[in-house]
Amino acid sequence: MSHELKTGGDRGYLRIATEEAFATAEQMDAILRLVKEGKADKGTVSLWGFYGTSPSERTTFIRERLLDLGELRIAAMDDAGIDKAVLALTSPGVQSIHDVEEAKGIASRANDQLAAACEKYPDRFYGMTAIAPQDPEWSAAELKRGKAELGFHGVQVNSHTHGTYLDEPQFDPILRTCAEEGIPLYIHPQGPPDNMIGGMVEAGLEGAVFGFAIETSYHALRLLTTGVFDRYPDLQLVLGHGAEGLPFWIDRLNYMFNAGVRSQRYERLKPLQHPLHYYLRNNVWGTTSGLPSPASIRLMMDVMGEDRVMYAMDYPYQYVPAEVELLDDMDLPAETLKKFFQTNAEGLFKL
Ligand code: 1DF
Ligand code: MN
Repeated sequence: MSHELKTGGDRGYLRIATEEAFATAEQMDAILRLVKEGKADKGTVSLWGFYGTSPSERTTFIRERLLDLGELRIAAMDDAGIDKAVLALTSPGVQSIHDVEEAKGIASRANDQLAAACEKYPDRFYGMTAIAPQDPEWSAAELKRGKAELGFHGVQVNSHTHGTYLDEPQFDPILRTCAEEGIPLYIHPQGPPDNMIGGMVEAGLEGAVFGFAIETSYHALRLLTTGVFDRYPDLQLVLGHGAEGLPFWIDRLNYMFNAGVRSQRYERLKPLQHPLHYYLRNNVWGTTSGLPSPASIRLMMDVMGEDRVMYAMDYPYQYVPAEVELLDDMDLPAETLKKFFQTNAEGLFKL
């Protein structure tokens, strides 16, 4: 242990954690019912069949912590030196649910519950809106309610919705509302859809270990390569887990994408206004959930700019206070560390 973790800015910055999860009891019940009835997709069966029912120490801890928006969470934040948490309904939100009315009801009641917690702890908790992309127009209205009435600071979409992606035309109301209202769009992983998951469950690799990043980076790339950010230059996309690996791949992605476009290989892919790098530096933000790795963080900062990289813990899935110490001790200038832990998140989410 190199130093004690305290809240209050004793190291020259507050720590804001930007990908922090909660659940509601009715959300968990609805998802577990789908799993039991054999109606959930394979990714949801694997994820919630495990977290919802396993008696292990890890899953018991996580279930209890997800359902708490009170003193347990505040104590955990105090112990890890986390001043503020940006909270979102845990993956897959309501996106695995087939009954659209049920999904909308669970999302909007989760929003009300989160807003009440944020009101109770106004300098600790900040919310992101939960939506049901199954109904894009309703989701656009809920985004406006989240911002105007509930005081939320962004939206979390848990990647695909039954194998559909936000670049598809039916989701335009969601993208347009985010762009027009200045609502950051956090695309958070879930398991790959049934038509992508292949042998990943059998291999034990469809979850947070690997499949999450593959599917979510694919989702983000679909937005980048179909020109969503040329249509909506103000749209701001947030990706966790080291921007889901995109900074590492960016030169190859850009070269091969442009080679395909120049040779008119794919009907759907047209020239963009900028190289893919440009969008990583102007439209994408990366957080460090699950990747408390100084080398990866330096790479993200090189590729995306140090104004677009933010701290995230991913409580309660990866609650490791020692990782906070490790990141405090990163060999970076004091101003850069303050941007990373505090001011980038304040600027983006308008905290
Ligand atoms: C896990 C990881 C689950 C993350 C999550 O939500 C999650 C996990 C259900 O460990 O299975 O948000 N994560 O972001 O790394
Ligand atoms: Mn997460």
